[in-house]
Amino acid sequence: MPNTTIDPFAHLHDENYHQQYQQPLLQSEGLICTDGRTTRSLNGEWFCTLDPFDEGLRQKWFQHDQQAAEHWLVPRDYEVEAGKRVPVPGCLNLYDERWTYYEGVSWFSCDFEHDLVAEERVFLSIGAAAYQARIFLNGHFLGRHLGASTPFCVELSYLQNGSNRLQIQVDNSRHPQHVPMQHIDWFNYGGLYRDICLLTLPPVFISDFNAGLLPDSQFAYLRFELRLSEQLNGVAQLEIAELGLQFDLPISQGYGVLHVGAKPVLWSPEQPKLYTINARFGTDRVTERIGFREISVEGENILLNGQSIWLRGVCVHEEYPMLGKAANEATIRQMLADARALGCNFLRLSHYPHHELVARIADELGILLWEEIPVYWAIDFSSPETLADAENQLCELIQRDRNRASVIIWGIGNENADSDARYQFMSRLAHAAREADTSRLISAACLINREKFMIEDRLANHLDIIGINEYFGWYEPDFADLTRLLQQSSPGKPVIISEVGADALAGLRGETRQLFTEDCQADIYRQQIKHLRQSSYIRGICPWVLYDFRSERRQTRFQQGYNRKGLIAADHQTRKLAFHVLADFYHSLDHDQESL
Ligand code: GCB
Repeated sequence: MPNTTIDPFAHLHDENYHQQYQQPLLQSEGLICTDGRTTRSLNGEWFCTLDPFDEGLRQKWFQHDQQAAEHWLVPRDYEVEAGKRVPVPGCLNLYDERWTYYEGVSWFSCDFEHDLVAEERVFLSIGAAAYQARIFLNGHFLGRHLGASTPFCVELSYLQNGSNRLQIQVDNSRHPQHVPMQHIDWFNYGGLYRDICLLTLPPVFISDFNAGLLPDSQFAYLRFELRLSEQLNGVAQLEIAELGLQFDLPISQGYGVLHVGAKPVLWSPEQPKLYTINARFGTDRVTERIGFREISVEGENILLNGQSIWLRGVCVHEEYPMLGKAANEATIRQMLADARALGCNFLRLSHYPHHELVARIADELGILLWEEIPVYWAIDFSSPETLADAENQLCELIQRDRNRASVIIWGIGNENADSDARYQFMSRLAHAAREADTSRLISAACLINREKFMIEDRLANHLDIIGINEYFGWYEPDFADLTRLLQQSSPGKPVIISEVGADALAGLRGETRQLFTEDCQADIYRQQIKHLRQSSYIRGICPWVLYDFRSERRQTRFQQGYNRKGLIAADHQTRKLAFHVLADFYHSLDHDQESL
């Protein structure tokens, strides 16, 4: 432990106490692929202490030695073991009823044993920490991460032989400069809600590996890309046994890319074929299961492997009964099964990156995905720090999931009002996504151009697909306006209705014009379907939303803290009438895709 003989009163007058804990920022460049590696899980019971006044950084709580209270020489305001024992991963707000609405700093602490081995490097990998996290090991600050839903890694430089203390300061405060900012329509869960593990690696290791079908190669070439942790020259070995492929990938300055002729079975919803790929460099090895497919647009069409596809989708938040955002394999499989029962071949994972298992399981099942970052509503488009944060979240998401065939769209924003600052900001994001990944489409959920009453957004120049959120029948009751909108628009690109829907309290029945009844919601779905199937440029719909979800903005007697636009209630069991309306429509399309 560092020396703790410090002026006991200095912190009272230090308003710049956080300055020395801003850098290094842990970002996408530091992410390490975990595929096929042996990891050591740090999931389990941790101690958690709330710190609403942000005292921990001021007082350097992380520098306390581990003396029992009877041996303290000076009084303390923090004691790891006085914290609450909590399961990690988990949502902070669900650990204790008194913490339900907590937004602020909390300290998580975990002790673990380690046997140091010469020539081994050990990294900490964190699936997600909402929203800001600072990592401390054995009293040393290692780095800070921003963004509530993307993974990050940090090398454990001060690791000791024997016992180690890992402390993470997590802050889920909402903030005008964050991505998202303070105004959101979902519950602000905090904490360490995804897996945490240790990765033990050789001095030089494979930090990133990507394989896919080379776009525009007539499905005849695969593209492989590999990055090392150090800027070395050398040769990596790759193998796809099932395709009889075994070859060297030359590495120059730590990076290599190669195109190789091959004829794999193409991945599709009907045949979600995955291949096992091994990549080796020196003693390091990664193994991935990857599907090969091409997604593209042609005029107003979306093409999967060269065939036109209509996206029968639904949006979904990451929230599960009793668990909040702390999803696990069982909850994810159930969510995908519910989407399947609805007849979906597509999901929009709104409004932030979901658990990485969603895309892995969707790869297996053959479900297409739109993944997005929370550039939501009125974020601070004029702030360079906000842009840097958004861009980093996007790059972290792309790096995490770009080996997933199921992911076909990167969403770069949702319902952002048109302004020059927004245009600059979001075109920069579109550019960053294209630089990082040429094998997916870029979209955003846009607003209708109300002046012209058309589907038109100047950001469309930078998008492959225009997403449109429209709530005719609900926020805008007159369906004649939807007819007018569709007739007046000729977007020249495929359009996905990225949101459409209405609230209904499960079990509440009434007239079709009685708001919040299941009958009203179902009727709005019927009418929407009738209108939307008339436009040839609409190449898919993603109604809002699969399940009711918590949202503190919603406080009427029907809502009581929930957005009730779910097709299934918040119990994730009760299907509303509209579920069956949409399911009937989607199942009818199974037989007649091109009628739209
Ligand atoms: C929207 C937002 C979504 C909201 C939804 C609603 O347009 O994109 O986050 O939850 O409307 O229910 O109003």
